[in-house]
Amino acid sequence: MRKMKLMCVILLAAALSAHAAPTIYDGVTFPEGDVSFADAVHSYSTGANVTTTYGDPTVALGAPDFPGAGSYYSLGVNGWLILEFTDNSLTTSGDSTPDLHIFEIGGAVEWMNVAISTDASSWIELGNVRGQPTSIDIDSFAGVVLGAQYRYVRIVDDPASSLSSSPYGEADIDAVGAISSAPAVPGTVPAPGAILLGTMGAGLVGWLRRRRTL
Ligand SMILES: [Ca+2]
Ligand SMILES: [Ca+2]
Ligand SMILES: [Ca+2]
Repeated sequence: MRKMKLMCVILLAAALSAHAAPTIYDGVTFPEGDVSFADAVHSYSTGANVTTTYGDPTVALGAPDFPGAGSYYSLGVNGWLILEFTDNSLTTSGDSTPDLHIFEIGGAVEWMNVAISTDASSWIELGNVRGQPTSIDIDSFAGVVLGAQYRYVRIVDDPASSLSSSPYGEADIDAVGAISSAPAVPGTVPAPGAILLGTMGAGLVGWLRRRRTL
């Protein structure tokens, strides 16, 4: 009986400590691994000077993959893009270390305007930022709430800066990741890790019940 209890404790501890290994891209560490990256395109509007080859916003999802073919989305003149985290969320670190990283690529290091939101309606402006590298400490901005879970990142072309032309006008987005990554906002699709943990937990409860009736 004591052995069984010990096994349960070990199983539960293993389930609770199930944690993705950190991943590193361009020297930027994502402690929660590839789940940290944006998962869905909420909405977008590709601006001028972008051909269809460079106008697919879905290539900005997931972990960085430049210089692979079709790995980045060009905003174009006055273009904008809103990405969504569905299996994780962007949160604060509580200090001045970076929380959000945008992978802007290409020979021209371009400017963009960045904002974050919990609901894609009310936005917190993070100002104009320059690509390569673009690490942003969200704690330093007014309106950001410690521990809040931000689900949306908006990137808008900076009209004052125009360093590239057709077919890949303006900032080129390969990926957007939350260095400070929290679990998904309730109501969104759970992370695969959370599903696994839930399955393991349910399995453990079932096993305990079965043992009790033996
Ligand atoms: Ca994600
Ligand atoms: Ca921070
Ligand atoms: Ca990409």
